[in-house]
Amino acid sequence: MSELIARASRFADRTAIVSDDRSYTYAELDRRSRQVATDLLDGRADLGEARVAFLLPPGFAYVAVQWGIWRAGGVAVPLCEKHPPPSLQYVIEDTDAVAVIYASTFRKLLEPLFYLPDTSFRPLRSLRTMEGALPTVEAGRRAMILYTSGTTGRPKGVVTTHANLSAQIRTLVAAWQWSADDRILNILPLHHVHGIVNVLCCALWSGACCEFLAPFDAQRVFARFRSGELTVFMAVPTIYYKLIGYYRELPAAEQEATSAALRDFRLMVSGSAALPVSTLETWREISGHTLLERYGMTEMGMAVSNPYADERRPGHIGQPLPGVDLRLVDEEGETVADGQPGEIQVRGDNVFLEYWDRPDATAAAFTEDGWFRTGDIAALEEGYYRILGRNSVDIIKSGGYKISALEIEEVLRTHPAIRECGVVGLPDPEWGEVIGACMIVEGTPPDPDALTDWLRERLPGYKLPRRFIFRDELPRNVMGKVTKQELKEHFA
Ligand code: MCA
Ligand code: AMP
Repeated sequence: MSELIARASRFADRTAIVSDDRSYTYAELDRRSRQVATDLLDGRADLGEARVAFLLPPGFAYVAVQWGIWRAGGVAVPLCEKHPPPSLQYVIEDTDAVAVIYASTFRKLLEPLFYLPDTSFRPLRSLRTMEGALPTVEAGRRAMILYTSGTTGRPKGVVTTHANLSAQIRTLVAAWQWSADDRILNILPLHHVHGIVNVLCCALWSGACCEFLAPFDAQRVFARFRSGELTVFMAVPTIYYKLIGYYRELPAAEQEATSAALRDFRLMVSGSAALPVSTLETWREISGHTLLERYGMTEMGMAVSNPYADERRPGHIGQPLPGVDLRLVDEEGETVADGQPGEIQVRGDNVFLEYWDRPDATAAAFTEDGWFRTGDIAALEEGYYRILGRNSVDIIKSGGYKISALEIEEVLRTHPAIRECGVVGLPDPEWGEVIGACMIVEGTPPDPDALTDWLRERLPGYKLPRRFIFRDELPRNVMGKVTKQELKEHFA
């Protein structure tokens, strides 16, 4: 991201980040990230794409370390504090991370992994403050690995290059008219594209200010809304749903003050999952804003967006962003006619390089002529694309997180009492989908609370099933495959 970092010098004295109750300028970010890079290099000329993982709360240190890794020629691997040790270990080992930089608040969480032989665990405070020469990092080199769930069980590492990230940022900055006068509140997790690229990187590319607030807390978000200082907000539909619920509980005078403050925003965006039209309409009543809905994926950043200045059509994702080639194809790979459903396939500088260490999965993700297969089904209706569904029933979207039913099934099958299971996503107005698990067990079914506690040690909270049912058998087709659509009906 040398392009992003080089731009920082233009904005030297402007505020880049607000976190930990203070402001940090672009000059401070530049200096601290140079120090981090120098420390990581430790006398070497270039990290040569070594993977460096980090577990830091959203804020100045997170960004300084991310930039420091990039400036030293390393690959940034952000970890998530909501992950239990086995999930963190999976990412650290899968990427062969040479180091994990962590904040002291996460020491306890990581301690069970300190024995890992090939990784050095470094507290943030151990990073030194000297500055030295830094390498030139070409745009085509690997920059970041983010983990995403797919249809193959364990999550895969999505590798993006510096050039991919620049392309993803550049198109959004132009399409959504970012400027140095913007100030955005970042409440999203920083191990996914939405929080990292759309919010953080776009703000810093533009010389704007990115203010962090974590964990998500509707009351604190509304207090910041009412400050009159923010101009842009982005979130997943679940967050808008939660904010609406909170707003409805406010006394009338506070509602009025909040609505007045919201009207002064320049832009409010929703994405990562389908925005229910009812949420869009209610938020419009509250804020005066028609949420700008856009569509993206870890593998490609944002691909389609409703217009900034023109009609934002409820229930639709808009048109391809500049620089993004998009086509809809049927199962034979033929382009479909307008109005017909087809898989979204995408090409462009925004599209990722590879799945880390999985050449077969990478090859399978692209057509022979180089289009990335998203697995999402859409139709073009009067000039606007509309998402109709996904071609795999095993991908679940809950709270904006992408979750693999197969990954949860694999974990459930390791439970001593569970013989077989099937996991599905069930429609839910708040979460988009909630996870349901149907199990065949030996003897007495385990207590759902005890089962949840058992799962919590093995999976992040957002991947936990919220509904459990027990059956003597699972519905199957003639091939013996569990029929998930039928299974969903068992939860009715
Ligand atoms: C948490 N809870 C849930 C779920 N998650 N219940 C059902 N389904 C879930 N998925 C319950 C917990 O059990 C708990 O209940 C209560 O909600 C609070 O849990 P907590 O973890 O504290 O939740 P939260 O902090 O309120 O988080 C909700 C959230 C979060 C803020 C919506 O899920 C979030 O940040 N989502 C954003 C994910 C994101 O950024 N995705 C972008 C991926 P109890 O107290 O009873 O136990 S990138 C992407 O998708 C592409 C690129 C794109 O297009 O953007
Ligand atoms: P992730 O792998 O977490 O990056 O999630 C990407 C997936 O989120 C896409 O493949 C879509 O299925 C879904 N998604 C993102 N934005 C939208 C949207 N506006 N409407 C419907 N689905 C979306």
